[in-house]
Amino acid sequence: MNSIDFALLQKGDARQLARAISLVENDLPEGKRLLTSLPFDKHVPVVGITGPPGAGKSSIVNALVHHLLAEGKKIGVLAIDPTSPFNFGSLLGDRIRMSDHFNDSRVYIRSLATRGSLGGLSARIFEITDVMRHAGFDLILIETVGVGQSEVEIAGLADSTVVVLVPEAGDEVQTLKSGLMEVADLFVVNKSDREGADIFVKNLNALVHQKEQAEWEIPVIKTIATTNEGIAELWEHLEKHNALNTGSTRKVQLLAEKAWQLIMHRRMADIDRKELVERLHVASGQPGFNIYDYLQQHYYGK
Ligand SMILES: Nc1nc2c(ncn2[C@@H]2O[C@H](COP(=O)(O)OP(=O)(O)O)[C@@H](O)[C@H]2O)c(=O)[nH]1
Ligand SMILES: [Mg+2]
Repeated sequence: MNSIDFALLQKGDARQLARAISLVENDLPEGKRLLTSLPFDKHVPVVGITGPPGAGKSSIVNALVHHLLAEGKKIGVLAIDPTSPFNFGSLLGDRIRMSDHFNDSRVYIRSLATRGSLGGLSARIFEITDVMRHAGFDLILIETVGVGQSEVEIAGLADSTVVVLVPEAGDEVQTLKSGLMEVADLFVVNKSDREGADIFVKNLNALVHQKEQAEWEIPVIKTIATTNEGIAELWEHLEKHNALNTGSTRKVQLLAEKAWQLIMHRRMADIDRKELVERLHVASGQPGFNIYDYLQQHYYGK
């Protein structure tokens, strides 16, 4: 009953895809079998869209989807929201805003709330993305909220990473610099209908140019997602970047990044941070407590 009709999945059958994702999401044996039998012979680009809450990531995804549908493309969208209760509303907001695509068979949209036990992206997200790579899409778009370390993680998940900022971020750009610079393949200054956009673009460009860039110069693109302004330009740059990704050096780097994360997640799979805190709370109150002895007894030996 659970088995996947792979030929149907590859043709883009939404029911097969939903079933395949749920097998993988629940870490079922059939899901593992599916993952180990996927033929990675075709490159399906995965574009990550990250940035702070409210920057306009969903609006950009929405606008890109419109743009690409007009080009006759089939698009898979993954929206990843942290499980933080503070973000519950935004998930619903995304659903409503994207709802005009929900019944279009050329677009598949899936929201995931999974966070891994490590506090970062869960291994499931990598796996689901790979399933989606085999479901007949021309492109996969992944929206993640870029706060803390998640921008860095998306680097191993997406082939191209778009960092979305707004003009108001101008003052903070020096502090944003290190983490975002590491991960951005493209910068988007969205909400450029607002004051300060041009100055911000100029400053961001200056920052970008400080970085040594051999084969790819990070573009800074101005958009107004709500009116589709700059979206065609964004896509042009993404296509150029994607052409680079088929080069073997970068491809192997991305693969290694992904493998690192997958291994880490598997090895840490049985370790729950909250449980660790609770156990240590009790254990550390015992006379003669020793952290090394404790870990040796309860964690290392396994
Ligand atoms: N003025 C203006 N508002 C925008 C623009 N893009 C998005 N918004 C609005 O900003 C809010 C947050 O957008 P959303 O796409 O949900 O941001 P996300 O949290 O990054 O996904 C929404 O009310 C959008 O309508 C833009 O270019 N200009
Ligand atoms: Mg959003």
